[in-house]
Amino acid sequence: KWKPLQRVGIIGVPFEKGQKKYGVSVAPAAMRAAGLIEQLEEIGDLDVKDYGDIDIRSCPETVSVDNMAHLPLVSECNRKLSNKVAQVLQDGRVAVTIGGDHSIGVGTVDGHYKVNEDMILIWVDAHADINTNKTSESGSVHGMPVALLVKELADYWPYLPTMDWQVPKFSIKNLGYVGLRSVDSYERLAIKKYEVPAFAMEDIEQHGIHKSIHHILKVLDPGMKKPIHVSFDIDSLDALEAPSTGTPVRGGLTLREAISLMEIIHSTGRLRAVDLVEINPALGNDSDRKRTLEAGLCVLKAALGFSRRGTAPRGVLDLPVQ
Ligand code: 6HN
Ligand code: MN
Ligand code: MN
Repeated sequence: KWKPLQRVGIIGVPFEKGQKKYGVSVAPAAMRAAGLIEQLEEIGDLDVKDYGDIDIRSCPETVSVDNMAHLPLVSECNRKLSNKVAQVLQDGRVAVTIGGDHSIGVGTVDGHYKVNEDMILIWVDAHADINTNKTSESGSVHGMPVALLVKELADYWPYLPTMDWQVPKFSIKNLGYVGLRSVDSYERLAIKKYEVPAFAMEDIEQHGIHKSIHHILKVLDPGMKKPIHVSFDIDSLDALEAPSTGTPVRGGLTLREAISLMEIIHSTGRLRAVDLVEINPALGNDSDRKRTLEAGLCVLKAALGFSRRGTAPRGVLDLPVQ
């Protein structure tokens, strides 16, 4: 029995104004140069279309919001990205978005929600990214996307000029976390208040990655029928596995755990969108950069059906004879 062909759409987002370091905007080009499209095609059964990069033109920053750097730029990028993600999904493809910093999660999830209102969101990250401009210690929007997206936190924001296009409708009840180990105090409060299923590293240590992700999927979607969005921050991986990232934290996921996680999500057949963010090829040396890009490729390949067991040729029952 042949698997149906899976259709995939790649979107690059060379955006880095959601944080302070140079280089995370180079990741889409670096991932393509590392063989992203070819390696996905090699999985087999995949029809990969590259939709190119979101046009990141610097618009004049006419407004400024307290403790929220470059909001007009973040907003403009995400508005375009949201439309592009919706288009890719409407084309019947899994939306694979390569960031960029994690502020672009606003656009990917907003775009996905427009097409699949019943979507669930798995945020794989060392950080919870659920600060508001009141609770953030950095003022960087890449620490705020989840708080911008969920309707339950809408009243904790001031009016945000330029963000009128984004009305938070996604419910925090459809969110789960994996990989947490650097959570700010008010972020922790929000996770507790709304009882978000959040598997921090000690929980993964205790239960293993399989039980952890199965538990989250069961809590968010007991009927096992909802579309899944995975927003994968490369800093969820241990800093030894993915050193080229802006806010690395020691003691993270092994690459094997991340691959297992993605294999399990793939096996549901319900993955509709995956983001890969925060790879910064400008940080570290050549070997750091190579290791980080390779880790990103392994994670995406697992999400899209690559099997470590190997895959026999389609429709062939025996080895070739001489
Ligand atoms: N990321 N919680 C910190 C902050 O600045 O709000 C770190 C955020 C990191 C964001 O890695 O996507
Ligand atoms: Mn993040
Ligand atoms: Mn992070």
